[in-house]
Amino acid sequence: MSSLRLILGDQLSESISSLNDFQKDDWILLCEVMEEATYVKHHPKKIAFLFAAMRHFAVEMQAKGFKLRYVKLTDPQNSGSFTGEVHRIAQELGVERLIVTEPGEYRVKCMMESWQELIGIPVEIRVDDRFLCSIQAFNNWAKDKKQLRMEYFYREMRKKYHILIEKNGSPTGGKWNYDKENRKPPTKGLFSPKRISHNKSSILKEVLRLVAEKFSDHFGMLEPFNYAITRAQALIELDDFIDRILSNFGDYQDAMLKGEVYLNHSLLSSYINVGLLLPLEVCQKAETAYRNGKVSLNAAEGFIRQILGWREYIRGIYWRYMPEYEELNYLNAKNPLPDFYWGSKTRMSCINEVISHTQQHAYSHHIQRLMISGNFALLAGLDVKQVQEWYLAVYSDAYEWVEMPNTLGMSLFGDGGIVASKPYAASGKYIKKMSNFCQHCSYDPEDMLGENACPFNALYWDFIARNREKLKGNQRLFYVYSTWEKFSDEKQRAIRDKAAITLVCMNKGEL
Ligand code: FAD
Ligand code: DLZ
Ligand code: SF4
Repeated sequence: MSSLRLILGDQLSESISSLNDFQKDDWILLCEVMEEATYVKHHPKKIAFLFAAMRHFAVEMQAKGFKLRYVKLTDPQNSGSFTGEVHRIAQELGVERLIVTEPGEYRVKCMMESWQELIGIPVEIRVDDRFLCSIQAFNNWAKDKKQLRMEYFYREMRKKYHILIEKNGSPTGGKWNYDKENRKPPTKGLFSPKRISHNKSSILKEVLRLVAEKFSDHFGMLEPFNYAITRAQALIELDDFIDRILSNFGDYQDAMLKGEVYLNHSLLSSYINVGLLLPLEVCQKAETAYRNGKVSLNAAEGFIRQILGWREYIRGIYWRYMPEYEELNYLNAKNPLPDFYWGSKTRMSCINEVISHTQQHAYSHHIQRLMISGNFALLAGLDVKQVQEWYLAVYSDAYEWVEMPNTLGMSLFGDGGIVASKPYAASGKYIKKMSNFCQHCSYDPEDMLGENACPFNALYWDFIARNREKLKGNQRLFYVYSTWEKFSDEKQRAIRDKAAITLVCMNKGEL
């Protein structure tokens, strides 16, 4: 019985479950489709990265003897959607069944579930075992728990995969988590290593021309393009990160500096998310670097926690709560996304910095996503759907399974506390402490009410005040609410007036 085995753009792993038991009469299908490139207007770098990685993957698999159909975006018969292409190619090849690995988005899962009836052949949807915790295993872990805290999930994962675990079962170094050592503010001369730039293959050059022609109206710069697009290149970046950069990852994970896009972050998310790298091999290499005395325990543990802990946990949350999850808006945030998210200038230097990183690189690091663009959206009550759509479009590592719980849950507290135990809300003081952005800003981070007061300050307290009913019971906000309540009525009113004016300015494009 011949099978068609569909590989999606974020399934570029030779070990993917849909390719298990491949037979000589079987076919692999990869297709570039307009629907995927435009259901949100993805950053041109993200589209180029995916198309180039897909084309290289296809060439590599063909060289290994797999029979393969590759549909390019511009192929005249390309129907423009996964459904259209699977239907067309399955009929053309006369295959008797379709095999797929479960996708990263609920939207695509619904499509897949419709194919059997539509195409008239059996469709087998296999578990994506590149993830280290299956959806079922996550649900088993979650089912009896009142609160799904990442930390406890992470400990189970450490034990399951025996990562940073001693022979007697205890965590290496005696502690599970060294997070407290990972929050140092930036210091002068903070190490910002030069990053690898790969030679451009002819495949990449052709893709860059295609994307320039077809997607020039999407937000973001296509060039310079430095992403790895093959597994071999991604492995070079992984090894380079482990050898040169990981040792500084832990200490300054939360630091932010003007003009420094990457600092000591790994830039590996895009590669892991499409399958060029596998999460387990990344964690094991980090552990080996620690065991060989190349990096400290807090660096290795801090990095491994992000992948073995956060990444798997976030995926578990997505599939546990979808499709209801995407409709949540716990804080009723509905203000329209201001133009500065799309590159219009604002006087807020921190926002300009993050948006320009995003525009140029389809990347900004975690704390910038969370504590600058995300924090502003939270404080200003920006519409949760618009904010999510923005994050899904602009980052090269964004797929809904990982983008949505991070944005709606962690950043916007839109799920009411499933992901985060309290909102990640902060005033200008935090940004001043963790970055040098305020030194380059025309606003004053110390001022709350004056003409040049940092917008984050009044918005922060307004956020606290307007969400009082929903947040006051949160023990972690006890101190915050007691501070607010100690402010005089006059001061409270002045802050709230200032916040209202700030939002008016934001809507007029004058912030
Ligand atoms: P590093 O800082 O070097 O971290 C190492 C690895 O850990 C990452 O490569 C990634 O695989 C993993 N990781 C770290 N934090 C998370 C997390 N919270 N969730 C999942 N994996 C994590 N990550 C995405 O991969 N795609 C997204 O669409 C995405 N959207 C986000 C939206 C918001 C609002 C926030 C706050 C975070 C988002 N993240 C997302 C998580 C995180 O910001 C990125 O994984 C990270 O910035 C990628 O850069 P890096 O590879 O240099 O990561
Ligand atoms: C993001 C994306 C884009 C831009 N284009 C394609 C494509 O043309 N073909 C493809 O197979 N995948 C693409 N992707 C990734 C898919 O959107 C992703 O596989 C699904 O959202 C499931 O996670
Ligand atoms: Fe951002 Fe406020 Fe600092 Fe300006 S002063 S950079 S707006 S935190």
